[in-house]
Amino acid sequence: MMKFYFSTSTCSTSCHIALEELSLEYTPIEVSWKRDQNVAELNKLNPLGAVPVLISSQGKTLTQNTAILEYLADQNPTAQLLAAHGTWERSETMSWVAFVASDLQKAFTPFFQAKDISQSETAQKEIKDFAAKKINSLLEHIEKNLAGKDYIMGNQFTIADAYLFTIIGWTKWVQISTLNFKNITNYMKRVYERPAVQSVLKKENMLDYLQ
Ligand SMILES: N[C@@H](CCC(=O)N[C@@H](CS)C(=O)NCC(=O)O)C(=O)O
Repeated sequence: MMKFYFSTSTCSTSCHIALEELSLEYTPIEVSWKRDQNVAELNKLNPLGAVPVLISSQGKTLTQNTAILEYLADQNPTAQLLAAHGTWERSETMSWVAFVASDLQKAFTPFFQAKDISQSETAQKEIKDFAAKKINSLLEHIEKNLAGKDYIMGNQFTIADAYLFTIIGWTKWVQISTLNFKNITNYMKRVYERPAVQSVLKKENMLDYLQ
């Protein structure tokens, strides 16, 4: 059986959602830095010390949200979380996955690390203002692309939604309101209400995820 290393309220929630949406069997292993829970084990598996980490049924180790999401989707193609190899639809879905990983998620880094970058409160505020501006421009891009759609690829929920939902949720923690974005607000509610998503949010104690 697969093993899944995750930490609550982090980007690993995206893979957790995919696992539940796909009805795959797995052993969840929670990592907590605060409680020093499974941290040494995680560091052995991933020298970068980051979640998510997936151990395949054959005992192989996979890191990085993008790779894990794709691998998981291919374990149960009938769930249609990712289209078949060689299709344009698959590449478009992966384009959104890449957008979330390398544009959206990374845009939050200055927010979370402002105190490590500078001790000056003025500088910290400038760093956060810069990050907020970038995040807002990315939210505008998402808002436009959700127009007339249930999910980012249209009617079908995909791995891109598992990841997009997870990272948009972080806006609440950095006091960036998404409520003026009508399409995003409706989208977040729609994804939140999916039974698999509810199950993960309960397990990760994150039922207050929506703005
Ligand atoms: N590029 C990595 C990013 C992973 C990452 O940043 N994980 C964070 C949680 S969102 C983490 O484990 N941080 C703990 C640390 O780096 O000490 C991926 O997509 O998996």
